[in-house]
Amino acid sequence: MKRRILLLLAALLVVGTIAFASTACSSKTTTASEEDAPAIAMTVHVKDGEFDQRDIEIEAGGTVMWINDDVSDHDLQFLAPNKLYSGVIKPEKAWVHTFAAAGNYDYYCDFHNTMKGVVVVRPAP
Ligand SMILES: [Cu+2]
Repeated sequence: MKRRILLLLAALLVVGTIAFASTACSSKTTTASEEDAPAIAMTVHVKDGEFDQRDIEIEAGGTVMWINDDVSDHDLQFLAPNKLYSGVIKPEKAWVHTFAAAGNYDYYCDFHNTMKGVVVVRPAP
C-alpha cells in the first residue's frame, strides 16, 4: 500500500513538473524516483467544492499534497506571506508543495472564492 502511494506520488510529481514548472518552486526538474519524492506531511482532499481539511498544520520543510477528488477544476491562490499559485488542478490530479518557512499561508480557489483554507507552518524544532 505504501509503495502504491509512493508510485502515485512519483507520477504526480512528474505531471506537476510538466504542468506547473513555472509556478511550483518545489517541483523537481528531473524525473522523480521513489527515493527523491518528498514525504507527504499532510494530504488535503478537494471535494464537493471544499478543501478537506480546511485548516492544516505542519512543520517548516513539510510537504502538502492537494488531491482534486471533485468533478470540477480547482486551484490554490496564496497571497501572503508570498504569492504562490498552484495552476489549474484538474479532477483526479494533485498538486504538491513544500513549505520551507514558518508562517500562516491562507489560500483560496480562484474559481470558487468561497473555497478557502490555511496552512499553518510551525518553525522546525
Ligand atoms: Cu474551486
